[in-house]
Amino acid sequence: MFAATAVLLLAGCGGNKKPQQVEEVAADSTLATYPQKGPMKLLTDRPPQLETPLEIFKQDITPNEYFFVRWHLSQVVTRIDADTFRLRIHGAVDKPLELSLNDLKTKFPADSTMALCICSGNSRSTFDPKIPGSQWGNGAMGNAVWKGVKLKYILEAAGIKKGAVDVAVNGLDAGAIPSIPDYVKSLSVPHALDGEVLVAYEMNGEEIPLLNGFPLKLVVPGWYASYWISSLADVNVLSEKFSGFWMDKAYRITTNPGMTEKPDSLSKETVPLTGIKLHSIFVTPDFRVVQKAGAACHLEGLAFNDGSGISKVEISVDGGKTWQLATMNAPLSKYAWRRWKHEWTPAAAGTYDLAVRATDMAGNTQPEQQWNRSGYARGFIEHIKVKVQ
Ligand SMILES: Nc1nc2c(c(=O)[nH]1)N[C@H]1C(S)=C(S)[C@@H](COP(=O)(O)O)O[C@H]1N2
Ligand SMILES: [Mo]
Repeated sequence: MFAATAVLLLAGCGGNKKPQQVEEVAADSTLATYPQKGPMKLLTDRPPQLETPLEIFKQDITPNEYFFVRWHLSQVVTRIDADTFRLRIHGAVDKPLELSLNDLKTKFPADSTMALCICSGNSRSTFDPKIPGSQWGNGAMGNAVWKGVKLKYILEAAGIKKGAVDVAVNGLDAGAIPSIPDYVKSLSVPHALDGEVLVAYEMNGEEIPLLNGFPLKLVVPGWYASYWISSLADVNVLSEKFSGFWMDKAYRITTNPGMTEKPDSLSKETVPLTGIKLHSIFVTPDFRVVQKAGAACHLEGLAFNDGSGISKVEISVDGGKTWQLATMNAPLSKYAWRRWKHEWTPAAAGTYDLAVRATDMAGNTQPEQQWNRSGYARGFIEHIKVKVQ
C-alpha cells in the first residue's frame, strides 16, 4: 500500500566537500528508505522519525544506515555546506569562537567513545495505559563509536568566565513558525567540562548521516538522547540558569522513586530527565516464530543503563516466578549496551511467558510496573510470549 508520503532523498553523495542536498519523493507508509538510510520503520515523515528494525540489534554496533532518526521540528536541515559551516561558541566566555570543521579536526586532539544513544521515549508504545506521542518499539536507540573533540577543550579554548552556570546547546533545525520553541537543551558547566561530553564529527568511522546530525552531534554519554544535539551549531555559555521550553516544559520526569506515577494522581514535582534508566530487552527469539519442544531456543538481548554498569541479567520462562542467570558478553565500553545470551530448551508444547531483568552494580533491579505521563525512561521488565509446539 502506498501513501502520498513525503520522504527526503539525497541527491549526490555526501563527501565533506560537497553540500548535502535533499528533495522529496513518495514512499511506502510504514517502511521507508531515506537518504543514507536502509529500510526503516516510518513513524512520522514531518519531522522524520525512523525506527531501527530489531534484528539490527544482533550487531554490537548499529550501522549508520540503520541508526534511528528523531527530529522534533518540521524545518529539518536538508542542506549543509561543510565548507562554510561554523560552530559558534559565545556568551560568558573570554574569547568567542567560530570554528570550521577543519579547525575542529586539526586544532584540537581527537577523542572517541562508544556510547548508547537512546531516546527518552524508546519503547513508549509498551506503556499501559497508552501514552500519546511517538509510538516507538524498542528501536529508538543505537550503539555507535563517536569521534570528535571534547566539549571541555572547546570551552577551555574560549575561556569560560567565572560564575558561568549552564551551557545551552542548539542545532540548525527550527520550528515552522516563530512561536514554536527552538530545540535548545542545556548542560551544567561542570557536566560540559567533565571530559566525556564530545562534539562528534564522525560516527562509526564515517561522517554523521545528515538525518543523524551532520556535521556535528553532541554526544552526552550515559544521558538520554534528548541532550545529543544534532547539527550542533551554537554553544552559548550562560551566567544564569538556562530557561527554555525543552528544559522547563518538555523532557521532565516525576521525582517519584522509579520514575513512576499513577494516571489518576500525577506527581506534582518533575525534574529534567537525565541519565539512562536500567532496562533490558530481548532481541531473539522473534515472538512470531514457533519454537519446537525439546529443541534449543537461543535467547539473546541487551541490557543498559547510565554507564554505572550491569552486574547480572536474569531470564524467566515462567512469567517471572523463577529466574535463571543469563550469560553476559564482556562489556564493549562503559557507556555501550551489554549483550546477554541464554540457551533455553522448552520441554513441552504451550505458550511461554519469557521475561528478562537486569541488575545494576548497586543491586537495583527492574520493576514489573512503571508508568509516567510521557512514557519516558522505560525500565519495567520486558515480557514476550513464545509459542512452542
Ligand atoms: N537539533 C536537534 N537535535 C536533537 C533533536 C532535535 O529535534 N533537534 N532531538 C533529540 C532527540 S529527542 C533524540 S532521541 C535524538 C535522536 O538522534 P538521532 O536522530 O541521531 O537518532 O536527537 C536529539 N537531538
Ligand atoms: Mo528523543
